Amino acid sequence: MTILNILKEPDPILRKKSSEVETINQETKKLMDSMLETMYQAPGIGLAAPQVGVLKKIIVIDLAKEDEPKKPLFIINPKILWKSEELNTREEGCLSIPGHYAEVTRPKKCKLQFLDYNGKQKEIEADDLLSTCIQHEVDHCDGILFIDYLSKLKKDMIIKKLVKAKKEEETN
Ligand code: GNR
Ligand code: NI
Repeated sequence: MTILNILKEPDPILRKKSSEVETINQETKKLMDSMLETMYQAPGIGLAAPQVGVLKKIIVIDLAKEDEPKKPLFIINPKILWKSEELNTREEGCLSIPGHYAEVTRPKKCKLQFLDYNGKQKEIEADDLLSTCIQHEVDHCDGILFIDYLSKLKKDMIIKKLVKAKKEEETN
């Protein structure tokens, strides 16, 4: 397995739309395994393929706490079938927006249709953190980041700081 490089905003790749996976082969599984390892190492609770530079609709999620057994969720070609009217506000972070956190309001529940690791079609109804995480990751597959939901002022301030951080990295 391989630890993949996580792209940081601003990176034009993060703003592109991902394509559906046509066939789930060894390459797809290898990518999902590496994404999971990269997410655990980061650490994060979710990771979408565009974050590692692959513009495909592939997501990994694991909400298990450190002292709990791992509970990886592999999601291919996600389709949100339903979102609740009831909303939920929670603080979000993103591995592509390191060091910045902000409250985001989203539908509290959602119903997701997807293919699992073995290509089997599944459907789940998610609530609370899982629902937030699914919506955050599906957004990545559409080129959307959580800062897009903030005021222009807050968003611009975060992007400005990320640009500055990137420039400082270059001079190292
Ligand atoms: O690790 C992550 N934590 C998190 C917290 C609140 C809402 C969403 C997330 S997802 C994030 C990892 C990430 O950037 N996934 O794309
Ligand atoms: Ni993210």
